[in-house]
Amino acid sequence: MPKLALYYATLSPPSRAVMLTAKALELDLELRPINLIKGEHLTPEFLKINPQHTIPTLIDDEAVIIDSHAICSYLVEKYGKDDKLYPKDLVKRAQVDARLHLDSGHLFARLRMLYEPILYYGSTDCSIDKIAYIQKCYDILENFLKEHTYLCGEELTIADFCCVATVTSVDDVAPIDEYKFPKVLAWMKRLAELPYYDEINRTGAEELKQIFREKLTENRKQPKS
Ligand SMILES: N[C@@H](CCC(=O)N[C@@H](CS)C(=O)NCC(=O)O)C(=O)O
Repeated sequence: MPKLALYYATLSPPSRAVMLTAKALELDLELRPINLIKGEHLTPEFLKINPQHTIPTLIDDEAVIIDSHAICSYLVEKYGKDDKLYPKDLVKRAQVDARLHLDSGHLFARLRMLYEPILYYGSTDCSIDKIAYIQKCYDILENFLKEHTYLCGEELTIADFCCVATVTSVDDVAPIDEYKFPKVLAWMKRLAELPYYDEINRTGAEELKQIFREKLTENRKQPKS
């Protein structure tokens, strides 16, 4: 099997989604850490590999694959023993793709809108609007989970990995109401039972939430200019 290398950070939700997928597929990844705070994603060497300067970035022999959602589907398609995590059936696949876009365009995008200014630019804007905007996504997830065990039905798919990596990275600042969103909480608990979950997702998600809280406190102490 060719060597797969992943540029990643444990703090990064999309990196963790790829690592959950790789674990589920029993793939070995050569892990290449990137420190975003130090700007390692903006070096000329990394920009040559990924002009979009994002992690995760996968190297598979000569190929460079960017974007966690694209990487997860690529890994299942190329290395999966079966298609359960990313079904070949076109209708089922479209459902998984739709949830991947939900993560990309809504969930993760809203997390990033809240986190990035505070983590990187000294902002103190942790407004109720930004938080409520994230919580609106929980409503969508709750509806998808109403009748189902996982986001796309009764089988675990890469959509669950991508969405759970994001939700667990933001669920303290944007809490999940147990009365409004019981299915979302039950789904998170189900995913947390995966044998590789703690190592791959829990630690990084907790670390990110803690760094966010610390940064927000630090930024609030800065004199206003
Ligand atoms: N849609 C992308 C988003 C990746 C992303 O935004 N990653 C963040 C870290 S969590 C990053 O690399 N930020 C640095 C930058 O965008 O310059 C994916 O799913 O891979």
